[in-house]
Amino acid sequence: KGPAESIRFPDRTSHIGKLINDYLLSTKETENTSDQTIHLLFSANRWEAAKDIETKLNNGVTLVCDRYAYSGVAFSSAKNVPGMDLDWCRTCDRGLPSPDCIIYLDMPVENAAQRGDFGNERYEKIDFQKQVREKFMALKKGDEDASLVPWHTIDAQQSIENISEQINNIVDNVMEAVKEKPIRKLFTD
Ligand code: 2DT
Ligand code: MG
Repeated sequence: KGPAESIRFPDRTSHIGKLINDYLLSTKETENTSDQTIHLLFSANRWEAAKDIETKLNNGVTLVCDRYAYSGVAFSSAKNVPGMDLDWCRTCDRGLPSPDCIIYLDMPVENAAQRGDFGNERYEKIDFQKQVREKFMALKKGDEDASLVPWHTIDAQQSIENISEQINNIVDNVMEAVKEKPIRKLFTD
């Protein structure tokens, strides 16, 4: 199947990523950071990696990415800030290399909250997480209706073995389907 690598966003190791990390930890320096500002920083954190991502894909590396632009859109739009609707939130990510599929690991927010460390970071509040989940569902439906990026929802309360088997099957099919296809650009169709 060729080489594969895992990446994740936010990448907290870059300069921009450190600002994002401070924001998520609610440090004093970030107490006046606006919702628009942090949204754009999350996007910039992807743009600073975009060339690298394209190079790797063009060299035949399969990338598995933990969160990407859809997290940016879902989390920021879930804040319900006037003017920051789905379209506004998508704009700055338009043109990034697109994923070939999205695998959404789903579970009730209450159960997710029982897992390690929940509550330490800014967005880890049950009510907000429920809003975010609604946004993800809306994004998924939008992509399905317009035949954009294919989504797969997996019940994340199953065993790790079951989950990884399902993911493997999905990935096999997607890799076959996109084998000779060019890299698509996000949010441009
Ligand atoms: P992790 O817990 O996965 O490190 O994410 N987030 C993430 C955004 O609000 N916008 C984004 O663009 C991305 C990629 C989701 C840290 C938190 O950051 C949120 C949870
Ligand atoms: Mg987290």
